[in-house]
Amino acid sequence: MENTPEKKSRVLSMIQPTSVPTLGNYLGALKNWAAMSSDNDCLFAVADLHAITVRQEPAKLRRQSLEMYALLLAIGLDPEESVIFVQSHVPAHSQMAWLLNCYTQFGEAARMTQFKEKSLKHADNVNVGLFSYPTLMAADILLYQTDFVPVGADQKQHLEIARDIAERFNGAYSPTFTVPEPYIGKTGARVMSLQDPTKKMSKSDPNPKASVSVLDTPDEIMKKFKSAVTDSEAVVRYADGKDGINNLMGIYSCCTGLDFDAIEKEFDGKGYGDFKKAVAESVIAELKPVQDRYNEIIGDKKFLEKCAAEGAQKASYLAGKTLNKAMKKIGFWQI
Ligand code: ATP
Ligand code: LTN
Repeated sequence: MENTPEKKSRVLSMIQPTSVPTLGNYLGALKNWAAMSSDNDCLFAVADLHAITVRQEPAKLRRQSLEMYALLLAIGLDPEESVIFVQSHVPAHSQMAWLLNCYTQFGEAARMTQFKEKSLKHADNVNVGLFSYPTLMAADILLYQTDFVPVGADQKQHLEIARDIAERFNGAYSPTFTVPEPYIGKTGARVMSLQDPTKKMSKSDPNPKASVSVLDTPDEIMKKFKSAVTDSEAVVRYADGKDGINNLMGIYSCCTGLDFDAIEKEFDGKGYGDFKKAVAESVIAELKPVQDRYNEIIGDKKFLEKCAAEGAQKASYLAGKTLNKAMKKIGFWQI
């Protein structure tokens, strides 16, 4: 009897081209994408439509979108194995987002913490796109019948609203969308700022010492970890109130695979100076292959354009099927 291969799970995630990704983006999201890519049926994309919810300089947005696309290849994603594309190259995302806006309540969108935080931060530009950010994200996910969405912990609320929208639509008509599950790693889900470890590390933090970018040089990485905020106990252990050390232990654990007990043993009797140096070295080693591959491909614009065009074509085919199905259910006149 012939073996029927098990159906692979569909995995999708995206990242905004707002700046070079931080170590937080890498450990919280990108590293998991690469790890999941060989065993699942994956799509990964540059979320450029989401990026314009905050004002962007045109030339910079264009350059950063290309750079982010190159970085996705540099972290080990293979365009032969996964569909890797840019959101605005697939018009179905904008079309589906409009449909889903009409199946989302004002009150639900108004509860999103990211909307509240970004409205405070960009008080001069609280646009409707910022408000409907989660319906575009739901469109990204639901268009591909996604089972799992690997993201950092800060995106959990957006995943919940995507699930609610899917269930509401399925309930109003008949099963149309797969209801997605978030995939949040145990360690690295929330990497904190090196200068204020009570705040998440963010690529838009104005203090350059607060975050490590995946393209920082070994020297810059070492300097940033050496000046990381810790505490005065001088013991490497994971405990409440030791936010700085807990954060460094989380980073070290992600880069070395060691658990917290093993890390405490390794640094028993040693000071924070030794620990910080070891954390920086583990990060430098972790990022080196990514940086090498990035430097190899970033100058080859033709290759990157060809990959992005192929990715867009494959994504459009899949997205078109779901968009069509949803439009039929709603009752649009199809010709
Ligand atoms: P910005 O600072 O521009 O708002 P961001 O750094 O939050 O951006 P996004 O593009 O919004 O980055 O997120 C990309 C991915 O990285 C998401 O899956 C998000 O959950 C994850 N992520 C972002 N910051 C962190 C962090 N500090 N720790 C772990 N994961 C993170
Ligand atoms: N909002 C996400 C980026 C994003 C995304 C998605 C993540 C846009 N569309 C779809 C997962 C699935 C963020 O990380 N800020």
